[in-house]
Amino acid sequence: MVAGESGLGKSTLVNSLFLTDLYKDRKLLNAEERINQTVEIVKHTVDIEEKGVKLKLTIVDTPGFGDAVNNTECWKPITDYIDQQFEQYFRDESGLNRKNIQDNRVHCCLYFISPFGHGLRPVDVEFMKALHEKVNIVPLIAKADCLIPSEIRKLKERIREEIDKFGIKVYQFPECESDEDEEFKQQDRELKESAPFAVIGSNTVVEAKGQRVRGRLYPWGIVEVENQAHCDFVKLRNMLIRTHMHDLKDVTCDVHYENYRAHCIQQMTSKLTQDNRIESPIPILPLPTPDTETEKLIKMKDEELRRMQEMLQKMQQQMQDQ
Ligand SMILES: Nc1nc2c(ncn2[C@@H]2O[C@H](COP(=O)(O)OP(=O)(O)OP(=O)(O)O)[C@@H](O)[C@H]2O)c(=O)[nH]1
Ligand SMILES: [Mg+2]
Repeated sequence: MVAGESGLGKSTLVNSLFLTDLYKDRKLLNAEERINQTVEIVKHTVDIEEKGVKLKLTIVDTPGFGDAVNNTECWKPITDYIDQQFEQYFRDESGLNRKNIQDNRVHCCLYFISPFGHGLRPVDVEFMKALHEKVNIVPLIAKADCLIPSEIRKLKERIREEIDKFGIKVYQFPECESDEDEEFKQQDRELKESAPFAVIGSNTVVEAKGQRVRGRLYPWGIVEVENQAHCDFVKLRNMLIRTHMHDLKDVTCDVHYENYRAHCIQQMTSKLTQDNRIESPIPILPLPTPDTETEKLIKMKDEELRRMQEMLQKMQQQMQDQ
């Protein structure tokens, strides 16, 4: 998922990331203008192949905030979306067809930070805090071609300090295994030092030194999206689809989804207790009296409650075991 202020290049970057034109069906005049402002949450599925392994990747593009006069709770549609995916998974997991669950949970949220400010703005802090218990946040410095290397270094440092200062929990790259080879360890160190990644996006292919590359052509030169000396785009892409995809999914399952599930179970339990129906583990059904419609309904409700209670107990047991 991508999120952040409007116009920071979210839609352009996801296009660049997976080398597909997600918005190709739109009828627009020329390539540069192909991407319009995103006005609603849009989900795209792309098939990618990584080292011979076929992957179905879902990209969730979200409308940027900051266009409205009042940006209070501008993260609400996004947190709601993430919760809805958890809810769907929770339902599927508790249902009968557990083997064929389609996992639409959001495993990573790329959060775009403006290159024009002096670090995080209050809205960035609030936005990330609203999301950090629900999803792995990977902060990015957008439109990095607007900054020179020393400015990028300074901004990265500042953002890292502020993330710490405000207690924002961004995605933590796992420790590298000690038995990994030296080259891998070096790459891992570089990856961690580069965060928050400074990225550049482009929908156009330009010619640089006789080669056609994804880039941006300015009157004074070309910035290449996939040139590691120009930005951290390649690091980000490798991290997402090669080195850290499994860990992102694991953290989503083990931390964010478990939080959601525990919260749900707690709510269901307190609702049931409030309804005063579960003093004993299995509700005592009233003795069958004349078989009226009401009696039937009560019986059905009690049966439903009993099933829910069994499910709850099973889940609580599972959580304790974990
Ligand atoms: N300089 C520069 N411009 C960029 C970059 N990425 C995108 N742009 C331009 O910024 C403008 C906005 O890009 P979008 O990708 O539509 O931005 P967005 O974040 O999706 O915007 P919303 O949909 O409104 O949230 C377009 O004119 C892009 O060509 C970049 O890395 N550097
Ligand atoms: Mg957009």
